Amino acid sequence: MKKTRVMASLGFSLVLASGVYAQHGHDHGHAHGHAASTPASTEKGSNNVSIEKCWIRLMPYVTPSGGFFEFENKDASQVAVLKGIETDAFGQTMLHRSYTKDGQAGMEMVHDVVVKPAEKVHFKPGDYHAMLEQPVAGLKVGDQIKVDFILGTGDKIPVSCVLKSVNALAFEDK
Ligand SMILES: [Cu+2]
Repeated sequence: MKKTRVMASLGFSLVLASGVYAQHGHDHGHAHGHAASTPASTEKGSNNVSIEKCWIRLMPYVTPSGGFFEFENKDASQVAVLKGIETDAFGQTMLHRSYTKDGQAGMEMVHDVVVKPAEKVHFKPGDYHAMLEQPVAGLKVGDQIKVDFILGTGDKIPVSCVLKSVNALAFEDK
């Protein structure tokens, strides 16, 4: 991910944030305002992972869509590192974490998510999630898209993710 594109995207989202906050379900405005970041991990980790129940809350253009999934490290002794995701269906993707600080909801970018041996991290609304922007034309609810999960090892794990409606809160929803 190139830094210039990230910064351009942050500015872009900030402008949009006030109008879309209620609909989007989490607040992009505050976090993108300070753009807090955790330092990138130098760890490569294991490639013995499984990614399940991947879904994307498809938002009307130009609102960012949230991506959610269960990321499991199946390696009993090494960490696994998720660096990001990539898909032909969206031009820009990021990993984020939502938080509440002093009663204020916000989110921050994360360069990677390090998962302990034999643990699972649930990317879900209000927590770790992916953010997808610049959708290609014609995406619709019910579509399956291919998403590559990029690991610290450099491996890319292809996963099929289903597009869901703006009202979806979990994989089981439509
Ligand atoms: Cu986000």
